[in-house]
Amino acid sequence: MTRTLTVCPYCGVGCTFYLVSDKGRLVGVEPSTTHPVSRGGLCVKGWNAYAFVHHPDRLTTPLIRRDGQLRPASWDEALNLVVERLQAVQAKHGKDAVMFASSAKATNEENYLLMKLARAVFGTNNIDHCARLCHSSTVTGLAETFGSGAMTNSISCFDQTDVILVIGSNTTEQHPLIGSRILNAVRGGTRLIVADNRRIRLARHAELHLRHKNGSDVALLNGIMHVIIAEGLADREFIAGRTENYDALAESVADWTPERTAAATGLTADEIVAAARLYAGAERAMVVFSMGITQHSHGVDNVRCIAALAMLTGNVGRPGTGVNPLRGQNNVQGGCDMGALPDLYSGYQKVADPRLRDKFAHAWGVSSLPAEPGLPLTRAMDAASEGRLHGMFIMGENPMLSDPDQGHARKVLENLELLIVQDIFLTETAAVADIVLPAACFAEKEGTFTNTERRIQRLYKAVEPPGKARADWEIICDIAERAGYNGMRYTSPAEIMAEAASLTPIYGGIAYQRLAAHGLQWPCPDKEHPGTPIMHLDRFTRGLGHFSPVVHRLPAELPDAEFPFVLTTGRTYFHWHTGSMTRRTHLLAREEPHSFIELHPDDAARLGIRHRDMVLVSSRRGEVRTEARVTDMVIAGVLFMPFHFVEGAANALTNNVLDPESSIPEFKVCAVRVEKMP
Ligand SMILES: Nc1nc2c(c(=O)[nH]1)N[C@H]1C(S)=C(S)[C@@H](COP(=O)(O)OP(=O)(O)OC[C@H]3O[C@@H](n4cnc5c(=O)[nH]c(N)nc54)[C@H](O)[C@@H]3O)O[C@H]1N2
Ligand SMILES: Nc1nc2c(c(=O)[nH]1)N[C@H]1C(S)=C(S)[C@@H](COP(=O)(O)OP(=O)(O)OC[C@H]3O[C@@H](n4cnc5c(=O)[nH]c(N)nc54)[C@H](O)[C@@H]3O)O[C@H]1N2
Ligand code: SF4
Ligand SMILES: [Mo]
Repeated sequence: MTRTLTVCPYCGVGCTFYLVSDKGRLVGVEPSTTHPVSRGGLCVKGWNAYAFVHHPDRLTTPLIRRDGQLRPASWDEALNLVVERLQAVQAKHGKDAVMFASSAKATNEENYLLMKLARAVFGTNNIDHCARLCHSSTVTGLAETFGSGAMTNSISCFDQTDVILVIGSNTTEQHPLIGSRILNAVRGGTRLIVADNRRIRLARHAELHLRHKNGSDVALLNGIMHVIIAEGLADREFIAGRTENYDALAESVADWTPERTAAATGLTADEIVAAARLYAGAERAMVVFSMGITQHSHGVDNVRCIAALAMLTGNVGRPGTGVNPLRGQNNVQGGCDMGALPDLYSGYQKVADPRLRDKFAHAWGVSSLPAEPGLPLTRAMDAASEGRLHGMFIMGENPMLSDPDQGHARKVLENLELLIVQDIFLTETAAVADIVLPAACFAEKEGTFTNTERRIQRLYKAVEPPGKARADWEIICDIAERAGYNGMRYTSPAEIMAEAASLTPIYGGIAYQRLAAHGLQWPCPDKEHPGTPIMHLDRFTRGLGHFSPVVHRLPAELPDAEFPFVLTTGRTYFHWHTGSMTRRTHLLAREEPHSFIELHPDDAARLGIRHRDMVLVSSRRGEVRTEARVTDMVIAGVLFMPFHFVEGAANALTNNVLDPESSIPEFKVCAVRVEKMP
C-alpha cells in the first residue's frame, strides 16, 4: 500500500489526507493527524473522496460531436478542432464573442493558465468562474471596506474567541470541520448567535437563534448597529484611529430603532437588543458568513453591513475576531487569487490599470492585452441570447444545473455556436457540448489549492488518470501551443507557480519547496515572509477601514397570491453541488438519494400535504416534481430545496436577477407555489 498526501477536493476548509493506493488503485483515505485544520479528522465527504476517482463513468477520451452524437476522437483531432473553432468564432463575431469559464475545482496553476490563455492567447477578458455565483459579493464588499476580500482571520481563531455570530452559513453541514470547531468552542464557553431562519444544527447550540425573514439582513444588521451606538457600546478608539466615514454610518442607522427593525425582520425588538449587547459586549467577537449573506440582489450591501459591524466594535485585526467569509469550493479562493475574474489579473490587480496591463503583457511576451473588463459568468447567458456571445470553453463547472433559471441556461447552452467542456465526467453541460475534453482529477495530478483561510497547500499525484485523460494544465498548454503561442511551455506545476508568484505580490514568496509541511497563508510577499494568519493587523489593506452606509432593499421577487411561498435554496451534508462526484459515491448517494423540499408542518397541514408526498413546485420560470419533507427546520411560509439533483432541479425555479455590483444571482429568495401531486 502507498500513502500519498493530498488536499480534500470538496470544500474550502482544506483538510489534508493521505490517499491510500494499492497497485495503482485507490482503496481509501487516512486523515493527517498533524495538520492544523483537519487535526486527524475529516467529514464524510473527505473519508469518501477516493470513491469517485475510479468510477466507470469517468471520461477517458476526447469526444467530438458528429451527426448529432458525441464520438471518441484523438487528442490531436480534438485540440486542433478546439483552436480552429474558437478562432473561427472570433473571426466571425470578434474576440469577445467567446468566454472561458475556469474552475474552483482545478488547481491554482490551472486557473492561472486558463486566465493567461483567455487574455494572452485569445485576447479577451471574458474569464470568470463559480465565485461569481458564490462570494463575488464578498470580494466586492470587502475590497471597498477593507481593501481585501478574503477571510481576515484563521481557522485557529475559532478556539480563541468569546462570541461567534454565524449569519447565513450552515457551517456544520457545509464546512463541517469548521462547524465542529465552533461546537467545541461553545462547549468551552464561547457564546454563539445564529442568524438564519432554518433550524440548522448550530442553532440548537446557540444562545440566540434569530429566525429573521429571508433577505432582511441589512435591516437586522442596521438595527444591531443602531443599538450598539445608542447604548454606547461602539469602540470609539478603533473608529477614530483606524476607520473613516463613521458619521455617515451613524446617520444611516439612526432610524433603525429596535421596533422598526423588528417590523422589517419579523423578529422581536428584544432579540435585536440582545444580539447587539452580546456581540458588542465581547472582548473578542467573530462574524462567520456564507451564502445566506452573499446570494441576494443586495448581497454586496449585506457584506458592507457586516464589515461595518466588525469595525464599529473594533473586531478586526486581532486573534479571535474578524470578518470570516467561508469560501465554498476547495479552490475558489485560489480561482479568485489567480485572476480567473473578468476585471482582475492574479492578486486582484486591475486589468483597467495600464501599468499592470503592461507588466503582464511584457511577462507573457505579447504586444498588448485587452483593457475592457470582460463578462461576468452570470451575464454570459443573457449576452448569448442577445447575440453578443457565441462560444464558451467551460473547464470544471456544470452551469446546466448550477446556474439560476435553468430553462434559460439550457436554451443558451444548447444554441451556442460552439461549446467546449473539459470535465472529469460527462455532466449535463458536457452532454450538450460540441467538444468534450477528459480531465485528470485531484488525485491524478500535482498542483496547489488555496483554502478559505488563504492557506496554499500542495497536492501530490497518487494514481494515473484513466484512459487518455490529462491534467487540465497540460491540456491548456497544448491548446496555447496549437494556437501558435509559445509562452506556455512548462515541465511541471511548480514552474507555473514560480511564474504566477513573480507576477502576483500576495503570492510573491510562494514556492513549492516552502509548502511541504502545512502550506503558507497569503499575503506572503517574499521568500523570507512566514505568511499571514491574521490580516489588517495595524492597518487595513486599503489604509483606513471604510464605513459604507447601506439602505435596506427588499428581494427582487416576493410572494404574492399566485406564488405565495419564499423558496430558498442551498445544500446538504452528503452532496456536492450538481452531484457529479457525490452522486457517484455509493455511501453518499445512499444517504440522500433524491430531490426533496422542506415544508413547515403548518403549511403542510393547510395544503393537505403529508411527509414524503410528491409535490409540484412552480415559479414564474419553471416547475419541478419533488418529495415533501415536512419539518420545522424551516419557518412557515418558507421552503428550502437543495440544488444537487437533476431530477427535481431547484434551478428550474430560481430567479436570475443579479446584484448590480457583484452580478451574483438571488439564489436565496424567489416566489413559488407548492401543491400536492394528484
Ligand atoms: N456538503 C456540502 N458542502 C459544501 C457545498 C456543497 O455543495 N455540499 N458547497 C460549498 C460551497 S461552493 C459553498 S459556497 C458553501 C455554502 O455554504 P452555506 O452558505 O453554509 O450553504 P447554503 O446551504 O447555501 O446556505 C446557508 C444558509 O443560508 C441560509 N439563508 C437563506 N437565506 C438567508 C437570508 O436571507 N439571510 C440569512 N442570514 N441566511 C439565509 C439558509 O437557511 C442556509 O442555512 O458550502 C460549501 N460546502
Ligand atoms: N439554487 C442554487 N444554485 C446555486 C447555489 C445555491 O446556493 N443555490 N450556489 C452556487 C454556488 S455558491 C456555486 S459555488 C455553484 C457551483 O456550481 P458548479 O461549479 O457548476 O458546480 P460543481 O458541481 O461543483 O461543478 C464542478 C465540476 O467540476 C468537475 N471537476 C471536478 N474536478 C475537476 C478537475 O480536476 N478538472 C476539471 N476540469 N473538472 C473537474 C466536476 O465533475 C463538476 O462537473 O453553484 C451555484 N448554484
Ligand atoms: S470539511 Fe471540507 S475539506 Fe474537510 S473533509 Fe469535509 S469536505 Fe473535505
Ligand atoms: Mo460556492
